[in-house]
Amino acid sequence: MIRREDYLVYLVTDDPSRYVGDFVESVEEAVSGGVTLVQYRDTESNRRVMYERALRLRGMLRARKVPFIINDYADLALALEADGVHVGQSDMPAEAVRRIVGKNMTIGLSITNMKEAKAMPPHGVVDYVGIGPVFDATKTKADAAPEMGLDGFARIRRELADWPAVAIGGVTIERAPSIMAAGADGLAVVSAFSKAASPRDAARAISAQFRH
Ligand code: TZP
Ligand code: MG
Repeated sequence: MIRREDYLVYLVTDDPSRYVGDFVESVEEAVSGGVTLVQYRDTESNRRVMYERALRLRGMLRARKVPFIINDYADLALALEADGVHVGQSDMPAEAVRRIVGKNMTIGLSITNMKEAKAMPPHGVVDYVGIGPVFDATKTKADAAPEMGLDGFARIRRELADWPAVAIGGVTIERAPSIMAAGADGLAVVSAFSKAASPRDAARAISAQFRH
């Protein structure tokens, strides 16, 4: 079960070749700094390598009781007994993914514009949404949709008021407060962790914004 507060500091992994040190160690460091959920996203590895890497991640995250989501692949999520699967607008439709994974697995859906928001599947199919790119994300995702800005994010977030929503795309420590103020339940962060000199300090700095 993924709870609303688990979405707060949502780490999406970068492609493994973009890490300087060990991939799993880098994610573990960020988790020790306060990451509340991890999505394994990998657009460059074959599925055998993905499976093996995901197993290592899963072991580390279970020990730390941090939920684990697989990007794109429902079969990998099932085989790994992950907590969820996250799909985009070019993946299999969420309804079909729901039929594959059953009712207990969390499904996340990426929303890049208002048209997609208005075409949300009925309740019970998608558990949370990732809305973005809020800011330019082309350095991390070559085919990223155009940035929607904070106002665009806020409008789409209001349209999808019934779903927990994480903001993605250009999320940095400096921008965290304004993105949360625009209605996000959490921040999905890729390069601000993968490129950080200290992923632990980066995670601490982001999660510190939410402690009062
Ligand atoms: N989906 C929408 S934007 C994006 C993904 C995977 C990449 C965001 O990366 P960054 O480095 O946090 O801007
Ligand atoms: Mg995808």
